[in-house]
Amino acid sequence: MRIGITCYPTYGGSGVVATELGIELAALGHEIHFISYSQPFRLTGRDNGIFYHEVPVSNYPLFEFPPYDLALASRMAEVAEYYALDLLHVHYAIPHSVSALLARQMLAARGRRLPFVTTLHGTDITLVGLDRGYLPITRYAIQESDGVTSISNYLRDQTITRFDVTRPIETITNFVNCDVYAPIRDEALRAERRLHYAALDEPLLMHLSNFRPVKRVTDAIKIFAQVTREQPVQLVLIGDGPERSVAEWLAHDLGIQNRVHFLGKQDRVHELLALADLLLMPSEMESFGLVALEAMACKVPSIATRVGGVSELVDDGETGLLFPVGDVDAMARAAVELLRDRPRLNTMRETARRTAQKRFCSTLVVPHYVRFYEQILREGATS
Ligand code: GMT
Repeated sequence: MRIGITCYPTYGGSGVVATELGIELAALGHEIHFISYSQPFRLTGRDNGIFYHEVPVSNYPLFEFPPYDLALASRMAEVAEYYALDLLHVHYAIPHSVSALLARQMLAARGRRLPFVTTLHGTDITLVGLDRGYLPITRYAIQESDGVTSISNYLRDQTITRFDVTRPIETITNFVNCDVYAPIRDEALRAERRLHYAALDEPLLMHLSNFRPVKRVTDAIKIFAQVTREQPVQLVLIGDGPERSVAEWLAHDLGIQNRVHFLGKQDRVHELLALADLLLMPSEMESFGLVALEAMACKVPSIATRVGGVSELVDDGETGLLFPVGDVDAMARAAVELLRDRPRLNTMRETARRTAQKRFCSTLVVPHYVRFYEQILREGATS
């Protein structure tokens, strides 16, 4: 198939999923065309069968708000016609599904069919889509999509009830490439790499996010501060965003800044995750919690919040421990106990990796997308 993929190219889970999906599909022999305002950050090379089309956005002075969604629709239609795309797959409903809807209409006027699939990721439904200004058009574009998928049952149910959507929504969970996200088998190499952040006998905690308020990065710092009172331990934070300086100052004010390593945005997160003993994901909301899955594949259990779709991924007590949002004390206590109970931690590490492989490996989930595309193309051919 020839597939156009649109996503937010910046640091964030939906862009990661879209990019990894494109890479996996290309590896299966499909032709993938990314269409966005800049190159998705995880798309570092140009594998066979992968193309990137930039969407130029005019800065004409009259435009106080440059109409990106229109420029995107135009580019989608052009790329689809020029490269004979079979379908578009847009990640994050706003504004991508609306642009795809326009592109589909533009091609229909030229006698060509261009179905589109919308994948819902989270705040496009739970926050942005419920803003009165965006709700009617988001609901319309979801309803009019040729196919809609959701990354968890939680998000699917939210979309149906909160948006009053009547069309079917297929849950296709997020996935991870279990060969790339994997533990470092060579213990000596792992130990050597860990030494950049922690002494040999010091546990290493990790947090990875886009540092938006919804991630509650400051809770990660507070949890860590309590753990340091019990034992020597180090914290690595990967990512950047609006809460970074707040988190830095908090670490400074709590007197733990020499144990807290802010690495900023990183390309090779799989190599870092594999160094951790525990992941901290104290988010206010996660429709899935992709980073917890990436950590699981690297044999790293999570201390996380029981929100949204997280419990569809993390089995409480088996592959991580789940707590109410903001219960910093309980999360810190659990981390201390788990770090002291090495046999239990090791069992959880093994179970985490096995679960990622058995339920969320790209080799299982990507074919689900392929079947879904085929179904959409078949339905269109017979209608
Ligand atoms: O909705 C967002 O916060 C943005 C989005 C992103 O691009 O990071 O995150 C959502 O999609 C991820 C990938 O599918 C999920 O792992 C996140 O849980 C989800 N975030 C929320 O629901 C808050």
